[in-house]
Amino acid sequence: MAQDLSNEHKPVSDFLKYGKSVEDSAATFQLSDEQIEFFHENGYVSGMRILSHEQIEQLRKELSLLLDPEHDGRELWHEYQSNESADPNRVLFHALGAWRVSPGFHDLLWHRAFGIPASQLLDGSVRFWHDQLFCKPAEHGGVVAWHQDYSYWTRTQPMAHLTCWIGLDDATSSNGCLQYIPGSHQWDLLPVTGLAGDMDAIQEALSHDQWERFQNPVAIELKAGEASFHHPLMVHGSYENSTISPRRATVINVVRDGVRSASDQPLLDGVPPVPSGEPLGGQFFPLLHEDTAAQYGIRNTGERL
Ligand SMILES: O=C(O)CCC(=O)C(=O)O
Repeated sequence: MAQDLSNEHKPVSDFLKYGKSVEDSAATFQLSDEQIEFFHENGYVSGMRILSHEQIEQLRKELSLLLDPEHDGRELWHEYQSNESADPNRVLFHALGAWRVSPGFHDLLWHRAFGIPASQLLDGSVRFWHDQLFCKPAEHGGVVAWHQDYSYWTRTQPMAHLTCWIGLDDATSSNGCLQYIPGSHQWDLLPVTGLAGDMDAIQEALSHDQWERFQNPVAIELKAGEASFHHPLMVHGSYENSTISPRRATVINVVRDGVRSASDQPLLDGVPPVPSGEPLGGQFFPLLHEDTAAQYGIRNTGERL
């Protein structure tokens, strides 16, 4: 039986030593005021480097093992779909729980290059919610249909959540990079209309004016190892990968410390329930980054998510 790394709330390997984060000052990773303002206005901010070349290679190596459905530790996933879509010609690998299985994906959660900007955008301490892997094989029609993340997360409240998408390959319009509808984070919560089927299924839940905005999505082209952060109501999705190489990504979903369970059912498969009204915490929801600026009243708190 593989070791469940969710018992460890600190790095378990040398993964972080292969990046710049260990010695560098917090300022190296901080977002500028302009970037934070951009996030609040548009619902996203992108282009921050998180991973070094060595770290990308390490995660790619670990991922190649995880893609084999028979790998050691397979019982630890909250969700594991070799193909999230119902169509074998439109493969989307999607899984939640890599941090429990694989040391690089585990240690990545404690990377300050992620934790510091996350804390700035959440305006507080950063607590883990869950991770995700999204992989599109080469020359495949798999898509991630337009959606808001919080449509899937209403069992946790209040809405003080944040997503960080990190590419393990260069992400381009041709290989199905993330696409955003800027400003859609100001819209109301939309219903779940499916993740891997019809790209445009969300249209049925939109007004004419909202649907017009889909004429001008923003393609988030990034180098491998760079990240994009987005708001829990930001409408996003991604088209198929028409290139001869895979498009792989890891995603970290977090909440501001203090977010509570709103359900007496397990929040994730295989996890004991957190009673409704209790804050997230314990083995499966560790604190990743403490916001010392807010603690000492140093930072202007500004607009909150
Ligand atoms: O990787 C993708 O194409 C989609 C990712 C996504 O939906 C997310 O990060 O919330």
